[in-house]
Amino acid sequence: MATTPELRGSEPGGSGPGAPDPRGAASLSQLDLDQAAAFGSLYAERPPAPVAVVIAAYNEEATVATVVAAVPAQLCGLGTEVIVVVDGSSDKTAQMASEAAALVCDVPLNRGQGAALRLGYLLARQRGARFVLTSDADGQYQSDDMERVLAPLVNNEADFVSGSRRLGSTTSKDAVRNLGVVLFAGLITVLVRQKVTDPSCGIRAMRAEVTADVVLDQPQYQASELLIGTVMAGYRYKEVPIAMKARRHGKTKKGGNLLYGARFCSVVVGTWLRERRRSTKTKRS
Ligand SMILES: Nc1nc2c(ncn2[C@@H]2O[C@H](COP(=O)(O)OP(=O)(O)OP(=O)(O)O)[C@@H](O)[C@H]2O)c(=O)[nH]1
Ligand SMILES: [Mg+2]
Repeated sequence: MATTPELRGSEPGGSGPGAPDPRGAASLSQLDLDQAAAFGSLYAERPPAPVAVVIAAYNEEATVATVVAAVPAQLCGLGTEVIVVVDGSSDKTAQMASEAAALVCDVPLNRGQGAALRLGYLLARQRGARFVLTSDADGQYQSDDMERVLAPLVNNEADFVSGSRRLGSTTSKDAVRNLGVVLFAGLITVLVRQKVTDPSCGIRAMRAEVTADVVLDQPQYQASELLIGTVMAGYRYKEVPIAMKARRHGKTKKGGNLLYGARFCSVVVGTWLRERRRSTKTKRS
């Protein structure tokens, strides 16, 4: 098996606060490393692009091709490529994404959106991407917003940028979900002392090395772990307005509002406690 940058223990260009430290590697399994090696060989002939648009997709055959095809060939003057990580889908998600010219990693086992994105970040770094942008395969986010999300990184105003439906708009009429966004945004704002208005927005962009530096353990409810870990590690955070649509095809993979809320809350609190412990330890040593 090819040795990945993770196995070597450092990455070219890593430059967050402090020395390059691929902490994200701790959560990568042998399956991830094997998949990354196979993906590397499969797409060795495809020229890489500085912007990797990483999309986790699970049973999204109705929408994934449209989402992939809508990604502009260039964002902020930089070339893009789309990496779709599918895992254990029982429909034609992988085939549809591939026919739409995405680079597809089709993992045989279903492990959740967090695990899929973590692998997607590794694949993007392995191909030398400078920036990673994420979006969802269900068509809730618009390719028109991608340039706005990427621009603060390219202009070196931020290291991590999240879209915000509250600064922009949403067509969702789900009052419980919309209230949850407000409440969790308030909680995270207080915990990390950084104004956050939308902690579960799926359209985000970051410098590629951020994805290797922040601890990412969550298999499914990954959004707040990435956000809290990034802000608490001292990276510059920015939000930009985006337009979000309610899901129109397929089913949510996150469960009903109660389960989603409970899991989200436990990830927020768990990540915050973990990062506090880590920063206390770092200060002591
Ligand atoms: N590869 C992979 N992708 C997943 C998995 N679970 C969810 N996803 C993808 O992650 C993205 C977000 O999942 P959604 O179910 O839409 O979650 P959400 O947008 O937070 O919630 P909704 O507003 O209810 O759609 C979609 O592109 C899903 O296909 C998974 O287990 N594996
Ligand atoms: Mg969705």
